[in-house]
Amino acid sequence: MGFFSRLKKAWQSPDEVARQAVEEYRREQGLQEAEQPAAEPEAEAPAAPPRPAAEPAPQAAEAVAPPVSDAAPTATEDWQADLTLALRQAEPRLSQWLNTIVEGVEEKGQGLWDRLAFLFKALGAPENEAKKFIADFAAWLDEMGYQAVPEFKSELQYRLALALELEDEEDERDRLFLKLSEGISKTREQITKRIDGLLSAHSSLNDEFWEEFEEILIMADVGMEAATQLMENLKARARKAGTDNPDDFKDLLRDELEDIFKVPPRIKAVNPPEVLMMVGVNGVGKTTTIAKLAYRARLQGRKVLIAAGDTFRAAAIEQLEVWANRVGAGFYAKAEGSDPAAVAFEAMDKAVSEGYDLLLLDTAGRLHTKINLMEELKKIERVVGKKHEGAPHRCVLVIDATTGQNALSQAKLFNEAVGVDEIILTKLDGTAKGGVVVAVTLQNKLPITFVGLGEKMEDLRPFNGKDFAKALLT
Ligand SMILES: Nc1nc2c(ncn2[C@@H]2O[C@H](COP(=O)(O)OP(=O)(O)OP(=O)(O)O)[C@@H](O)[C@H]2O)c(=O)[nH]1
Ligand SMILES: [Mg+2]
Repeated sequence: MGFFSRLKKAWQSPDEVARQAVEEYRREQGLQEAEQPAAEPEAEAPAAPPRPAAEPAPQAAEAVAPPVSDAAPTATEDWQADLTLALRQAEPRLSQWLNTIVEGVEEKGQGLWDRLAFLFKALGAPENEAKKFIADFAAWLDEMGYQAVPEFKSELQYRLALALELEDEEDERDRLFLKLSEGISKTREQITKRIDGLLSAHSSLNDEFWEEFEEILIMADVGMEAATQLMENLKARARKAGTDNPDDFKDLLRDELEDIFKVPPRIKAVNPPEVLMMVGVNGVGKTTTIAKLAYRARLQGRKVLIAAGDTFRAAAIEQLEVWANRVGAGFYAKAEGSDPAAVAFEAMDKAVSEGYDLLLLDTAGRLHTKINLMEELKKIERVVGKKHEGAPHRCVLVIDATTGQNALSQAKLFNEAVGVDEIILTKLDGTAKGGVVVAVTLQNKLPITFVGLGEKMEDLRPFNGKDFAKALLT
């Protein structure tokens, strides 16, 4: 049972069962035994939940009572009492609770901040953290020029999920799965519709079937080599399972895709600050992806520095500075045309001396000078490594999924030159040829860590092969 479900139990029925549910959760999370029941029978209020793992919260078991008095309720008490009741009746899901919180609220402002503060209080979050969350969010809305709730609700849920460590909760997973499904809908249309047609036209997995399947793979940009390998693996799988029934085909394919994507991440020991260098040809989405990663890291409470290693255009430096300000990250740049390695070196210095947790290095997809881009990137690697042991810890190649088979040669080129640790595949939302993700993984045996599903901050999603396979074939 997830955090919210347990919380809900305690919230809804402040009795022995609820108390036990909370205790059970606390034990599992390694938290101290509560000193008093999580919810007192007479308390009409929501019981404060245990905090998510890793945050011992001695106050967790205190009941958080909205002000209830014998006197006639004031307007303030009215909304708090109404909200408590509505939250009790809502499903134990972050999305439902957020709906309840924003119900009747049309735009940002004190009314919304009060309601959010109330939710945090009920969740047992420390007051200073709650205040900071709200202040950061309000500042971000100002920066973005958002006013009306529908403009920022999804963003708010994303922030809440990260701040409360609920990203793995069933509810968040469902929502993100939906986003992934929507994001790859064009590819799914292309692949799944055709596979369905193929399956209904054949009564066994015969040669003709495989030939037509290969065509589908090529159309979806899986590529010749990867398609051949995929088919061989699938045939072996079918043999092993003793089936040539088309009804079993999708399960075989799903399992095979899951296996393909099971590339272990490259874990390197990291001595802070962690340094991530972003590489890729121009226009693939390096700069926006840096902003998105910085945003995630900020929401996770990390201190982030962004360095403008792309000195090719003044506009690129400005673009990055705007992003850094928006997401609340530090920023380091030099003038247009400066030596990118010098920018990286000085930013590294700043990151170490000012105690940053994460340094994100943007790089150019092309250069002013005749110097080879790969040589320039190697130089950046060398200088940051000299300044800070083990840096860059992650060399991330950004690939634009809409570029199709070109992606393969880019991956090969960059990997040979600078040693890529992971791949981020952007713009999956804009292509019917997302099959390239299979080819890239098969060819390079590199993990895909994130995929870009749109231009908004929350559209950068951690890549999960299992979910991807499921979203593709459902
Ligand atoms: N639809 C969609 N657009 C994206 C995604 N990622 C980036 N973009 C867009 O792609 C365009 C190029 O992004 P940049 O981040 O500037 O690319 P870059 O690699 O830094 O480009 P250079 O600095 O010119 O080398 C921008 O308009 C982004 O908004 C994505 O996942 N989906
Ligand atoms: Mg850029």
